[in-house]
Amino acid sequence: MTPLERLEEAATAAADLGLADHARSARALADRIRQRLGFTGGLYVMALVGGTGVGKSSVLNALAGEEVSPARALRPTTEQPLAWVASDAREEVRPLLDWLGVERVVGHDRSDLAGVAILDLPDVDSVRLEHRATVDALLPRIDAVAWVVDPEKYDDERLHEYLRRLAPHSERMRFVFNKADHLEPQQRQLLADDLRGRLAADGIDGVTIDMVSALDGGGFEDLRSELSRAAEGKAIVAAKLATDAATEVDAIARAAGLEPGKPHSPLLPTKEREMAIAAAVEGAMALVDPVGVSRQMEEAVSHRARRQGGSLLARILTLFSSITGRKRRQADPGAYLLEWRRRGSLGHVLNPVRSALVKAAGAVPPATRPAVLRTLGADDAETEVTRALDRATRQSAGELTVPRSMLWPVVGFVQLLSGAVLLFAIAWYLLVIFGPGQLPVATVDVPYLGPVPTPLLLITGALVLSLLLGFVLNLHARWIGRRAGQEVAARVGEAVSRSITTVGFAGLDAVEAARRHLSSVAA
Ligand SMILES: Nc1nc2c(ncn2[C@@H]2O[C@H](COP(=O)(O)OP(=O)(O)O)[C@@H](O)[C@H]2O)c(=O)[nH]1
Ligand SMILES: [Mg+2]
Repeated sequence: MTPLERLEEAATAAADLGLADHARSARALADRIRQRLGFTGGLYVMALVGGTGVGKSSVLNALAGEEVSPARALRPTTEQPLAWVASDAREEVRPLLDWLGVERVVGHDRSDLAGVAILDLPDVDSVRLEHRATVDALLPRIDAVAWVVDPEKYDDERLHEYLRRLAPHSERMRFVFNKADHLEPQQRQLLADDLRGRLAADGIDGVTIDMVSALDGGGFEDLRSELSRAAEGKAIVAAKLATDAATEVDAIARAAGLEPGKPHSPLLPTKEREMAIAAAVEGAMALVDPVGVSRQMEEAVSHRARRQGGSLLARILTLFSSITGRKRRQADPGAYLLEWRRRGSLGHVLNPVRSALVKAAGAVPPATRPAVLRTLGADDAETEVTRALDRATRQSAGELTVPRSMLWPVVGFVQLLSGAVLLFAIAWYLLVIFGPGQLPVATVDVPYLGPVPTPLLLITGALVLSLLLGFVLNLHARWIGRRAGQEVAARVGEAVSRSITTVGFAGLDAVEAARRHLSSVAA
């Protein structure tokens, strides 16, 4: 990572941590670096641009003192973009070259131009502006653009039209007047002055113009030493800015409670964080009360079973419990869930969260503590936690279904039949007792008991059957109810603990992630 990239990453981390001032000053420094340095590394990167055939490749070859880039008399040529870089600086320019789509890199060991990288980009041309890397796009990313011109094309109107547009960037431009071998010595001065005049008319003043001949090598000593001086100057500025950037990154790291150079440690040790979560979840469980929800579910199942499969008496009692609101109070898990707030104060949830966050913020310097505390979410923990529990309970309540069974209506039907038999037998008795005259009562011979009146047998049978069915129904309903209750309790418990962990400690997680990133950036 380059110092500038580190600085930008640190600025993002500072913003994530809520350290707005630090983020702002880091971004300002990054902007300044980008403005001061074209290529943000230490190398001085210059591109040769100009119309085809002016001699860009020849100029590069003459500078290098060897054939680097093929020069061609015949046009058009399909030339490949190329970079000429000191062998040990290849990696530094790699991202720039990738961006430009330059695949050919020629390394060199010239000590006088070790700090210089030269790009021969045949596509970058004042005429063929449709190409990807136009000079406008290139200018902010490199240190200099050397316009190569020749005696024929230096006053080309299209070139000057383009130059007028680029005039605001003239401090990053230089001119290489090539093919000086075509000119007499006095002519050279004349044409150089003419070019200077035309540039001044374009709004470009004070640029360097080098008269050279790539053919005989004239003028290259001067050009080389100028480039090498420019590279030295650039390296000094770049080093100073890199130091500034590193200082800024360190300052941000310190503001986040990190010791630059030391291994990263979290604001809140994992153990304490887990304990705080456990305490907060426990507090939330006391309010939401999954066990109570489970009990209500069990009751609700029981209620439904009685309504569908109970005896006449049981049905009347069920109806009664609905009317008096007893059912609502004791057998409505959904309503019970939604009333969680009535069961106590939020303190048991919020206190562990808040004290964990305050403790975490204690690990950063006092100056940045309030900002970090805010990012940790301490200010709106109450609203957030309330909202999260509301959401969790509402969702759990929405998902609730009181189970039913096919068995219950069948039992209910048999219960009704046995109720009818019972009523019939009672009516029989009443008729026998209060009816007119002496009515004969049929009897059934029962072993050991002898003849037993049929109505009595019916009454007994109906009652025994009804009790038996009621017992079985209750057993079945309890079994289903308990299972449903346990499931609900588990689901609610899960939802509550998830929402407390994510909401109560989301700020802490975000802050820790930003600090981890910052620590790797500052390392
Ligand atoms: N007389 C003369 N010819 C040159 C000079 N520089 C380049 N040339 C010729 O100009 C033509 C185009 O050169 P080249 O470097 O391929 O131009 P590019 O298209 O800008 O890369 C070639 O035939 C070169 O030999 C120079 O200084 N003097
Ligand atoms: Mg070329």
